[in-house]
Amino acid sequence: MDDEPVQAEQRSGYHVITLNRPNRLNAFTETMHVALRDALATAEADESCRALLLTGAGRGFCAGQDLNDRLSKTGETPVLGGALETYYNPLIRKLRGLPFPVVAAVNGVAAGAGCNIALACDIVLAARSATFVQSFAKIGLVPDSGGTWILPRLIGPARARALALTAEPVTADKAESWGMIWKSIADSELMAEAHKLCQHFSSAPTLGLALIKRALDESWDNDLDAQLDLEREFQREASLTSDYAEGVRAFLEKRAPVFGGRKPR
Ligand code: T3D
Repeated sequence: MDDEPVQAEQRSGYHVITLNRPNRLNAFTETMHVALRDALATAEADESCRALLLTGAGRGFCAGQDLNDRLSKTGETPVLGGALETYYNPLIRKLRGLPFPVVAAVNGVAAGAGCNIALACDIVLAARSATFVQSFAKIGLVPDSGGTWILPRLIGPARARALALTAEPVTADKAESWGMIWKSIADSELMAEAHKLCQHFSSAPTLGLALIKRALDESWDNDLDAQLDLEREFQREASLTSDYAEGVRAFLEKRAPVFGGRKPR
């Protein structure tokens, strides 16, 4: 089952990473974490990569930590913290910090850390049959992988608190109506839509999009004054890219722009 816990594929202009332990709903082992980390590093190092599609094999997106690794033969459970420090926290930081859009195609249940990994992506598309579960409370744990930070920011404190405390599943349609994800899509159309979005990003002004990601993330810690200063700086940086010059020229010449993406001027 674990020959290839993560599958990575290079498409024209973007990479596709598929979590691949379908018999365990793609729950994380250390081997899978390492494979995912390597696949993300490969995508980041590839200058032609201008978007990332993250999805799961089989009927689930990801069921979080593989709990088989959390019970010893003598029936004991470990003291936790190490795996967050070594794997989950760096993973969330990496997903948020990648210099191109990350699209999650949530093909089925996303539970525990699997739910929060999906929500850490820039754009979340979900199959209509998918559900999102903060399952931590069911086993006496606390939402991790950024869940306590991102969930209240996406859906507000009342809903975040209730979901975290009850571990009630949220359907894709409800997740969309609450603003937790971008879109709920017919199951049969999910992957086509996700690829279409990544194809769109593969010819977008990538350096500008990376600045947009950073500006939105940094806004959480800023007051309006500080954010206005940040926008001035980021706009200055964006204006130095050849994509900005191309965008203006193409508009005035009434033609489609041809953006170079990650190439600096
Ligand atoms: O270091 C640390 O440990 C801290 C980090 C923690 C991060 C976390 O993610 S903690 C939370 C861990 N995840 C969970 O608690 C979720 C456990 N899974 C479930 O609650 C349910 O499986 C789902 C709600 C996700 C889906 O339910 P359902 O009915 O659709 O499927 P199922 O029958 O429960 O699961 C299918 C198979 O996957 C089943 O195996 P089997 O019986 O067919 O051999 C099940 O045991 C396996 N599976 C699902 N989730 C996990 C898992 N096996 C190991 N670990 C899992 N997390």
